[in-house]
Amino acid sequence: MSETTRLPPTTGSPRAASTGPLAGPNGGARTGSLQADAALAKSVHRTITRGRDALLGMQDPAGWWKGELETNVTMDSEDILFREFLGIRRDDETERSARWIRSNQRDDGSWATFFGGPADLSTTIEAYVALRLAGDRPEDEHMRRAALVVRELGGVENARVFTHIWLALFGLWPWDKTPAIPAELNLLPSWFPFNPYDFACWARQTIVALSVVVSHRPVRPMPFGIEELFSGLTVERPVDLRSATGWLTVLDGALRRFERLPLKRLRRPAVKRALGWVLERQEADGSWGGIQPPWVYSLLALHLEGYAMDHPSVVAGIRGLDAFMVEAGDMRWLEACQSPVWDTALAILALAEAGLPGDHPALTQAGEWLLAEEIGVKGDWSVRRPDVSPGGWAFEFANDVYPDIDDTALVVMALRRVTGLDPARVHGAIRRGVDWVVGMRSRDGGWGAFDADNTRELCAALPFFDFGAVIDPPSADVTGHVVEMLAEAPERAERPVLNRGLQWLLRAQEDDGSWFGRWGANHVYGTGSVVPALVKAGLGRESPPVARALAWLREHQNPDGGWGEDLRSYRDPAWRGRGASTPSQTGWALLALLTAGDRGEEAARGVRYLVETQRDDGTWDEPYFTGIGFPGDFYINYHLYRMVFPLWALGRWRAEPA
Ligand code: R04
Repeated sequence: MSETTRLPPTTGSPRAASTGPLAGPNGGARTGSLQADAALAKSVHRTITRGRDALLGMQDPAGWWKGELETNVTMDSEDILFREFLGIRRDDETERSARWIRSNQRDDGSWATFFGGPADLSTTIEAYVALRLAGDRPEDEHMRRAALVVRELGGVENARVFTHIWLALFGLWPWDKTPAIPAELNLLPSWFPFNPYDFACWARQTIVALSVVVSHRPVRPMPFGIEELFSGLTVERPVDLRSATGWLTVLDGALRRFERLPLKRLRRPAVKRALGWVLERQEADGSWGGIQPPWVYSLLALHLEGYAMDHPSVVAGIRGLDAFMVEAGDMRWLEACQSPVWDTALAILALAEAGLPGDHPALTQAGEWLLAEEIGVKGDWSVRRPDVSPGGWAFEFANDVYPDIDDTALVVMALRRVTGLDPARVHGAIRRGVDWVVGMRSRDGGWGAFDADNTRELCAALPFFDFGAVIDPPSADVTGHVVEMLAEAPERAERPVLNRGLQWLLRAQEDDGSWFGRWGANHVYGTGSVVPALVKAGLGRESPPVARALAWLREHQNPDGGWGEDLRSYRDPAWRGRGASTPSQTGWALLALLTAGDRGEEAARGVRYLVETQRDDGTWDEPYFTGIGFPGDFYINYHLYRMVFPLWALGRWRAEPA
């Protein structure tokens, strides 16, 4: 039997669930009356049809889907500063970005990093400085309020390191008060602690480029000062020599003194090595890793090393950034990253579950596009896994150096549902994808997002890293997707890998029965990713891990029938599983319940929530951010999530009549 026919695309119902004890208290009667059941079935049908048509209407003629990837105004503030630094800032573009920044200001004068979020010090400082460049005056009401919040939150003195670096580039902060990033790190072999491959790929690309930038300690003039943003409060953190952070802070002090010494014989070769490393990693769209931070820091590095504005790498880099700009009305804003592969895989999975035949032209085209996106070359991942053959997918249009395991797992599952293409081609791509993912497992049996065994926790103790995740260890959500992918069509050779992944997931279950969400918010996402994997791997609804997870989900349903989990859950456990209902999070919870065959009153109420909140045009609203860049620090609103997850969940509900 071929991979593509092993799992019927539109039913997708795991044997474990359909043979489970469905006649139990949750299994049979859903709503208590046959008429109500029939009425609900009818409205689910209508909701699916409208949602399906809306999603089909969003497909690009080239076959892919791409929802906007919304983050926060640091993207736009840094874009204005970046163009100022390079001397390419245009007044008309600045004003369009500034309008966007102003339109996002909160009533208290601050900026947040996500919808409904609290004032964020660093984001507010960056926005303030960018608006000053756009011509806004310190005495303007909105600027006075912004400066006041900045001082109240601790002032420039307490901003994150990245903000200090942006300010230092313009003489608004002393380079001496930024942590050292010695370019000599780039000379360390890949077995030595703190070599670049110890860091997660997104941090690696950022540090290598920044090590070039800070080696220049450049200062460009700024036509204004920012005295009004200082609080006068510097917190000298006591150095605790019993902790790794303490030791590394002492080391950082020593390195900073080293920065001032003239005897840096290794510095030039180290910077040259770093620049070569950067140049080798520019992608076809001009980006680095398809994400804003390494992209702009790499361009700054090239510029400072003397690459002219008409150098092909610089031209491609800036042209690519321009293409990540969303232009709408009299505003523009920058996407931090683009998600076409991820969104296309999700759209296929949702549409197939919603009853679209596997050979529907939309799926055929999408499948064809995905086949062309397979990455056939080795990337940074091969440093840790030199013997593994290429065969993965990245998240973006162009990111050959960094395919990721999460995307590859979902693309493999999506391709299995596409039946209108040459089966041999599809099967070959699936085979290479599965092999790559299997090869990328970490020693502990789980999967990180981009690398294997990227687990050196000491990296996070470096003073440089006061923002974001620094390593890429296995997570429950990615491991859940991989185990689900392996369990759908397990070959004999993959059974042991599958079983170890399963064991990893069982060990990672929280005491309350849920799983942590690394790339989606939060325990609803983790649990929504893991439960389908456990069930497809053969655990029944009554097995303790699944039963506890389902109970946790049922207990955290909102009175309106939906599920929601506030981003504050990443800092405060009291928010775990709690928050305003959203379509995507409701979809995740329902997918877990329904895949496990739990079609009780809670599931029916969740389904009704989705039916009732759909708009007339077949879409859903989702102002809340339910995607994660870095827990606690960086959040994403994936605009296609509001479409794909409700549709997928409703499709699964309908696929299996009571
Ligand atoms: C939804 C999960 C899919 N999967 C692949 C993840 C792809 C996106 O990953 C990233 C997106 C990012 N953005 N910005 C950053 C970033 C990192 C990612 C970022 C990078 C460095 C710094 C600040 C932000 F890994 Br510093 C949009 C798992």
